[in-house]
Amino acid sequence: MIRTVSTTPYGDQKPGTSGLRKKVPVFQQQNYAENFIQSVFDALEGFAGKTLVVGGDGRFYNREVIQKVIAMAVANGFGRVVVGQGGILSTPAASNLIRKRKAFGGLILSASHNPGGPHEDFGIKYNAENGGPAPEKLTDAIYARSKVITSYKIADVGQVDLDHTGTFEVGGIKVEIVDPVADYAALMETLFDFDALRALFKSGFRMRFDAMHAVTGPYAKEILERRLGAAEGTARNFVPLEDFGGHHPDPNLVHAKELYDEMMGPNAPDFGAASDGDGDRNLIIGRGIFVTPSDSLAMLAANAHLAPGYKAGLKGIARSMPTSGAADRVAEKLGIGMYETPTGWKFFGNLLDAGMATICGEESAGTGSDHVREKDGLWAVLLWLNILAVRGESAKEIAAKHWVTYGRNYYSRHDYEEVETDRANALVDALRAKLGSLPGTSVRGMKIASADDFAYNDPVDGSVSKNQGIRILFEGGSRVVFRLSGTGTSGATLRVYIERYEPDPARHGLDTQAALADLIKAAEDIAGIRSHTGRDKPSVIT
Ligand code: G16
Repeated sequence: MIRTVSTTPYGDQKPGTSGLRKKVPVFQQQNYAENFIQSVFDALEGFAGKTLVVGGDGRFYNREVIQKVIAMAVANGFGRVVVGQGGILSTPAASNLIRKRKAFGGLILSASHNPGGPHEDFGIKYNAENGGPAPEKLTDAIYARSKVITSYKIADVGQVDLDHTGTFEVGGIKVEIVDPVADYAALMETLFDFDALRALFKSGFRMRFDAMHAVTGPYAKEILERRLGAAEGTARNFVPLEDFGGHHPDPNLVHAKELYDEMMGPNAPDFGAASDGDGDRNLIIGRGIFVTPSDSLAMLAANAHLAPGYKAGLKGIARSMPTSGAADRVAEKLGIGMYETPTGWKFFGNLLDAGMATICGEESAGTGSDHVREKDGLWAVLLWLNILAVRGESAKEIAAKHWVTYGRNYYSRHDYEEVETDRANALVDALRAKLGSLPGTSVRGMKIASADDFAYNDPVDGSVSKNQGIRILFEGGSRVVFRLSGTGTSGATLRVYIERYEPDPARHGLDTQAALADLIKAAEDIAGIRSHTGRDKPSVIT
């Protein structure tokens, strides 16, 4: 039986950088999830009889919302729902499934790297038929709808068994429960030289992969250990838990510190990596070297042709604006296009669909290619492994040679988390107000060449996205960027991105924070971070 249930709108369902993210108790309010799901369906057209893919990162509340999505998909007229077994699908695996099944779209339940549990974070995002995050036009329409919604449709179908694979009749449509790993692993086999990787592990190559008790555990076990023969125990924390074992499943130097310490210690494995809550981010640490996400993008792009899936070369590279310019130098050398987009994977979709870019990446630990339309943590790890296998060198050697060829972009991000929203906005407003007066002035002996609020003109659809981050560019190529995060769930997070280009190989071995010290002070001088936020140091430095 299909019911139409009356509801009242919530005013706070505006999707952020990647879908709607809120605390679990917010999602548990009456009709909160239903309102948002219905608003998504109402903003779409033409899905009658078509397929919807559903899955999530296994965090607390995942199963409950999957049941709601199935019941509402039945009531709203979808013809088939494809669900990851146990409600599990990594974000890149969901993207792949949408594309492979020619689905109308998919709902991915995740708050990514944010912590999980009854009082932590939850999220819902919609991905379109290309497998990529809903573009801004659609997220705006979803938000507009959520503000005026008066009812939603739901079918009384009872609890669907999510734990057994197979196709079942539910409320007159087909619900198919699929192995979350199989199609994704098959895709990886088409891109990388699995024989070479098996030989690498057979030769004694040791690796550590930290799944952080999040969604990539089953994927890493299957691909690294079962298919590639890496030693048992290569994947650590591989059982997805509803609260990620009480940790932030955020693969950075703070939250993956255990891995970092192991990789820097004596007897370190040859290669270390980690992924996040929903499997789209990656952390790369070679023995004795952390590779920044910006550098990783550049190094992967420079060597991608060594993997079978990319042997024809790259069409172009894209990076988000705050990501360092390291990849730009690779694009220049390869003679291919380089695109600078706002933060948010959704901005890469058009470039990938149009065949203008093959590899994309962001400073926020995301790298991916045109094989799906999301960033992909394990993909980045496998591409690194393929490159290591072919070159027969360590990550540290590859990085050092890369910097000799292209120069080194010293890079760091300083985050000030859970700042009062008004104070964070005041900082940004004050910065905006003085942008016009900054060029030509000097701070700490460094001359400001230009200053602006980044705006993006999409070369494919002509859309314009304004106010995407404040850039202060110094003569010589150094820069400081200020931006407020769009993924937090309490207060505001101020991100300060700091970058300095160093062409001289004799100066490539400096400590990153020391190499950036002047710029860090200049950022404080320009923005008054301490007085605005009341903080005397960042909460996280990556
Ligand atoms: C999301 C987006 C990324 C973005 C990141 C950080 O990642 O998909 O494109 O770079 O957020 O965004 P912000 O700086 O606004 O917090 P994820 O892994 O959280 O889905």
